[in-house]
Formats: sequence, C-alpha cells, structure tokens
Amino acid sequence: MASFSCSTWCSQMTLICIFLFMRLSSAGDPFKFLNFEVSYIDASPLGVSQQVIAINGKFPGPTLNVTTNDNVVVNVRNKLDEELLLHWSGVQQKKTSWQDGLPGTNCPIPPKWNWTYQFQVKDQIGSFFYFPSLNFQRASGGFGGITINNRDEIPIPFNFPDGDITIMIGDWYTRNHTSLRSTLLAGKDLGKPDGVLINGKGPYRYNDTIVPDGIDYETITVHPGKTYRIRVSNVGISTSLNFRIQNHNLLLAEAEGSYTVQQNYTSLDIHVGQSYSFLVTMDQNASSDYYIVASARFVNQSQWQRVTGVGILTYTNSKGKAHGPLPAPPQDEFDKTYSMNQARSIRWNVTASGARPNPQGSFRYGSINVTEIYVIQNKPPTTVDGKRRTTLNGVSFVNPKTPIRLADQYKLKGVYKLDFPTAPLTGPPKMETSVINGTFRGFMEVIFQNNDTKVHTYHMSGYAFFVVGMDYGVWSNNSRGTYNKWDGIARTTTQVFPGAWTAILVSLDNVGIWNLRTENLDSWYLGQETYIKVVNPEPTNKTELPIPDNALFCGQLNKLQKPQDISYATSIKGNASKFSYMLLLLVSTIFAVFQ
Ligand SMILES: [Cu+2]
Repeated sequence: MASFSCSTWCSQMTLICIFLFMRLSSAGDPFKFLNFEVSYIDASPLGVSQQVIAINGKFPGPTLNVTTNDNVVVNVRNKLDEELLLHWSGVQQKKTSWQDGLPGTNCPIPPKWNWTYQFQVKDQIGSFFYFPSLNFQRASGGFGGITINNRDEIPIPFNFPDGDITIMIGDWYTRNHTSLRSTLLAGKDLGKPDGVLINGKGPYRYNDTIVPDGIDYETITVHPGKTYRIRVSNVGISTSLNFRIQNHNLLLAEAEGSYTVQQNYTSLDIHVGQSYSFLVTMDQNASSDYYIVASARFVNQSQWQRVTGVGILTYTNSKGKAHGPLPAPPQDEFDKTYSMNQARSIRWNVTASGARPNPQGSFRYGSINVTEIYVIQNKPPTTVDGKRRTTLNGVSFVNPKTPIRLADQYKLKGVYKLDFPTAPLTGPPKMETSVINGTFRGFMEVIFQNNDTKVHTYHMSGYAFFVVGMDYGVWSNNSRGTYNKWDGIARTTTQVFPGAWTAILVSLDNVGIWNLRTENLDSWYLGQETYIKVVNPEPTNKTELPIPDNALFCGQLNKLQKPQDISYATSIKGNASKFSYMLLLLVSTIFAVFQ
C-alpha cells in the first residue's frame, strides 16, 4: 500500500481541483483517466545506444484505448529537458481546438511541469496515433497508438476479431532529435535513415550481412485459425513504407476512422502519418514463423536494404524460425501508377453503421456546393531569408510566440495574418505567419500539388476529409471530372505523389484553429504548414467550449501564467493513482448530478 505523504495528497487535491474547474463537455458519457509521464530512456533499437522518448517508461508509449464519445483526461508530466506538447493526431477535437497540442493552439508544457488534456472522442471510431509535436521530438519517439472502439450497441462491419494488435512502423536514425534538428538548421538534408523500427524494435536477423547480431526484434504471437485486427501506423520521419506479412492476406477494413470496402492486399503502402486496420486470418500451416516487413518505398532497394523493418509473426504451434529471403516488395520500379492505383482502390464503406463523417447531415459529400477552393503547392526546400526552408504556395510558415487560438481569445493584434494565398504566389518565397480564413459551415476544396521529388503526406487537424481524386500532372478545373463523388475515403492524412496532385473536400463544421501540415517531419520543421481559422460569428458555447481553466500562457500572454508548484514532481502510481481516480470519479459524479 502506498503511503499518503503530504505531497501525494496535495497533488491529488490539485488534480481534483483542476478537474472540478474543467467544463464537463458531456456529463453523460464515460470518463477515461490516464497519466502520461514523458521522459528519456536509453535504448538501442538498431544496436547503437541512444536516448529515446518514453511514455510511462515505454517506447513506443501505451495505446490510448477508448470508445466513441468517451471523455479522455490525460495528465501529462513533462520529464524531458525541453518543452512538450502531445498531438492526438486524428482525434477531431470537436469544439476543443484548445486541446490539439500544437504550437498554434497551445503554449508548450515547460520541463518538469504537468498539464492535463481533456477532450471527447465525439462521434469517432478508428485507428490513429499520438506524438510529441514540438522540436522534432517525434524522431526520438514519444508516440503511441490511439484506438477508438465502436460503442457496444453499434455493430462493426465484420466479425468481432479474436484479437487486436497495434503496430507502429517508421524510419529511424541512430542520432536523436536534437542532432537531427541541428542538421536541418545548418541547412543540410537528413540523409538516408539508419533503419526502420517495428514497435520500437530493430530488424530480425534475416540476413547475417545486413543485420548485425544482438538486435531485439518485435515478435507477435497468434493462435492458428484466428482472425486479428492489426492496426498499423507509419509514425516515422519521412519514408513511405510498404507493409506486408509473409504468406498472409491483408484484408483492409479501416483507414483513419472510416471503415473501408473490404479488399485483400498482399502489401500496402503506408505513408508517413497514415494508419490502417487489416483483418488477418492465421490460415497458414505454422511450418515456420513468418516475417512482418516494413520496407522503404520508391528508393533504390540495393542502397536502402538496411532501411527495412522486420518483425516475426509466430503461431502458438510454430515448428521453427522464419528463414530465407523476405517477401518481395512490389516490383514497380518503372510503373509509377501502381501505388497510386492502390491508393485509389481504397474506398469508403458507405453502408457501415457507427460514427462517421456526416457533412451537413447528408452523408453525400458529392452533392454539396464548394464554398472555397485552395490550390496548395509544395516545392523542394529553398532559401528564404538566407535559411533553408520549405514552403506552401511560396509561404514558409513561422510559428508565432503566442498561439493563434490564444491571440484570438485575448484579441491580440499582429500575431498572424489571415492572408494565406488561394494559389501559389509568383514572387520570391517569404517567411510569414499566414493563416487560411475558413468559413464556418463552408465546404472547402483543397488541391495539394506536389512539386517535390518525393511523396508528401498532408494532415488536417479538426476534421476528416474526403479524398476525392489524385493523378499525375498539374491539376486543372477539368480534373474535377475525375473526382470520386460517391465513396471517396474520409480520413485525416493523405498522400500526394511527386509530380502529382490530390484533391480533398472538407466540411468546416468544427470551430477552432486547425493545423494543415505535411507529416514529413523534416519538411514540416522547415515551414511546410499553415492553420485554418474557423470562427462561428455568433458567440456561443455550443460550437466551441470556453478556454480551459488550466490553459498555459506564453509569448505576449506570458504575464497571465501562474507558476506551477513542481516540488511534487514525483509520479502518481499504483494504488495512489487508483485511489485518486476513485475520488475523481466520485467527485465528478456528484458534480454532474448537481450541475
Ligand atoms: Cu491532427
């Protein structure tokens, strides 16, 4: 039994107070309480010792496992020596852009401080991941899965799986994020990654010359004949990965919060920031284990051999180790349409029940009139004001010292400009805090035009958008004739192939300040992002919750910040935390009843 020293008691009382003063967004829906302690640990995923970012001592962090409409309360303790924000990528933060965990919405959590996120996963299902959004930290870890389950009474469009497995894949460097950051700030390219990790672990030694001895690899144990839901996210820096499991079919079932038309793939390209669910039936004879592979895509395979993640799928009745060569990646070196056709083949299951996007209450995005159009073009890095920077439409985004959402709240002038260009600027590129002026309840069409030489993925916070078209060449008005107006997938992160465009439609029904960025971490870090501002002209708490009482202040609002007592910076664990949760639950119930 933990002893209740004053410091523990005080911290519990503080938690309770914070909690009491939080607005209960929806008192009827269940609450899930979590503690996330973010710290460095030593790990050697590729055989080289390095500092990685762990959550509660784990790398990757624990999966946030919640259910549609849950109220999620995550008390984050920053034990790094740097500022921290966690972004719950894919969580739409309906009415709560205050909780989005990005520099445009939140002041960073200083070292040793804690900050409690509270948000509701309203009307959402699916597979996503969270990650630290500041200062290139994702390159050192700090990520973990997000699983939003259907509520019990809502059927899923397939038999309930016998198991649920989360797999994080991503390219990896043996240098940590501070070193990678310096490389970028020095105007250099990061170069080829040192490997690909699967759930924070290096490759199985499938080949003695390529993989050194003594590397810890991921093993996933399964029962023969059973069907598992395998959720895979690419949490890496900038490498598109091809995912495959030797001798096993991947039946695609979900993409970032939307059930898909179920189709079989032998492998699927998963670009940075994307998540999918596959149904995998363990229908092989277990004569040996099987390889799980995530290999770099669109690169010279002989030079990038080491940039391959290899894990092991082992049946409980397995008769031996996996051996021989890895299952081959797609042989499409001279066929640039293969991957794009695969992307186009991913369709929305328009008849599945459960939470799903419902633009303007119609479910028929194809018949809604577009109110604003943005053609957004990226180019390879270029020099802006003497620095190597990336741009969107010729603007390299500069994050303001005061978050945009807070600047609006306190009516500060001059923090940003609402002048993001609707098409690429023709003049020289510039550094600006230039934001998109979105229309509340408008229907926006965005065409991403990728003029770089590698795949870029784009993510939008606050929404799921419909991916309605993609093709090589330059987008024109005529391209609309090729749009899928019926079952384009609604998701949060889409790929844009080099020399190609991708078109999305999004219903701006969520008030707030929403990040629109490339997920390629190096390009994002150098300015390839903006925000969309969506304001309800009518002042009401119904479309956006008030500023949370625990909001942190920084920049021009620095003076509003009260100091935080960090003397009780010890973690709350074990029985003590259970006790405090019970108390919190009790207090919140009473509070809800008497509200
Ligand atoms: Cu996001």
